[in-house]
Amino acid sequence: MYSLMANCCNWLKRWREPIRKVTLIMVGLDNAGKTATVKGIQGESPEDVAPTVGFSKIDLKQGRFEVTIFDLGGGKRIRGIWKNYYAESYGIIFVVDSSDVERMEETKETMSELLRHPKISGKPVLVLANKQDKEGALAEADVIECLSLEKLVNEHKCLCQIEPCSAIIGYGKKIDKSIKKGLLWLLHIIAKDFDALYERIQKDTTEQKAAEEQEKRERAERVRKIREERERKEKEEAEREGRTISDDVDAELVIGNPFQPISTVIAENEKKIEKEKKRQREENEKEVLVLKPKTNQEQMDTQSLISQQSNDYRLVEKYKCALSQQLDHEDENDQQVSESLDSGDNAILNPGTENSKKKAKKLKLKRSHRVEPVSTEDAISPQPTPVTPLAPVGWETPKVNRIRKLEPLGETRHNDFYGKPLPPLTLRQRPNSETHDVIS
Ligand code: G3D
Ligand code: MG
Repeated sequence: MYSLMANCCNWLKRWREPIRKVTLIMVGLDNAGKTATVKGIQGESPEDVAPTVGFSKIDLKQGRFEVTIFDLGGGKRIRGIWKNYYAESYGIIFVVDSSDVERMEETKETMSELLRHPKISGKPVLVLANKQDKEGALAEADVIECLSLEKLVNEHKCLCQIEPCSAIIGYGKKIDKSIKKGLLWLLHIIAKDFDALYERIQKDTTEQKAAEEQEKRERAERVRKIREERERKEKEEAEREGRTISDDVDAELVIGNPFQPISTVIAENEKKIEKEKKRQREENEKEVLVLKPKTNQEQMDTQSLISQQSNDYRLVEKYKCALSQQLDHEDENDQQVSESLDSGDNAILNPGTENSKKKAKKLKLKRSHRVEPVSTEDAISPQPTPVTPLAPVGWETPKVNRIRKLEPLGETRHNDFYGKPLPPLTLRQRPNSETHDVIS
């Protein structure tokens, strides 16, 4: 009756215990039987296990524990990753191939290194002396001796239990009892000291995260320095060879977002190409300016020609328009005068008839020598020609000089080819236009 009550109390006590999440790591040399053991615990057949690349993980429920076991690869090159899991582990399962006597020394060194680690020392260790089914496998006592286990665990204050077992003799409920016993022992020890372990694990994982962040930053800094150094060298090399390299294109290609949509990349590249073309055009213009002019006057002319080049086309158009208007106006006047003359209507003639006759004669003469504005079709191309200091700007070459000598249009009066003043031209700026002037 008393024992029944005690059992009930224990059951109630356990039922009231919170569910605890526990992480364990399973380590040992490669081929020791770690994956086979983990599979057996999980309830899967341990046969035909493939060598572990990196790590595998299983989750299982054991009493009030939710257990996660990391099965870490044991190859010599991969053992370096173990330390990344030390901080979060509550306990260690170390699997030994008891049949592989030749590798006992390596096993001993590996275990020594493990228990020495500050994030492992003091934590409980379960040693599984596996492959006991194999002929010539070392017994429990021999394994303890070969590994100097007692010395090691005392040195690093690790509670330790060793279980001779065989991972392949069964799985799930039929798993080797020693494995099950060992796992229960480990969880029991962890439960006993859970709070202290929990606190330590919280602290260690926080530190590890900070260290990882720091390492990331340092790595990024190293990469940045290496890239800067490489770019500097490339620049120097390019300068020596007289080449130009566009920094921004390179840099953006390297640090640009690799997952952006292709349309964005195409648009950006088109912009860059356009920018590059513009830059080259400007450079070419500068080179022409430096090479061609011989005298100061020529240089000034050339520069002013280039600076006015874009305006010339508009000015020519305006000038032609104004000239046509002027000539039309003159035509009208001439027409009136000649009509008057032809009709012989003296009544409308004032006493200075002689003067009028002379004037009409002069006008007829002028008409026969009149210079018509060059027609749009053969004189000027619809678009301004590319900028070169020596090329004509649409007009025949001699006329270019005349056009360039024009005063800026506006309220100023201009003389025509015969020195006669042109009608006043006024420029009106279109309200929302930056570049287009309108002759009103
Ligand atoms: P590892 O994860 O530690 O690297 P594995 O080891 O679990 O991959 O096992 C390596 C080999 O040992 C496997 O054989 C596996 O079947 C075998 N093995 C594991 N445990 C035992 C055991 O207790 N007894 C015997 N006899 N063999 C075992 P293969 O042939 O697949 O390489
Ligand atoms: Mg494995």
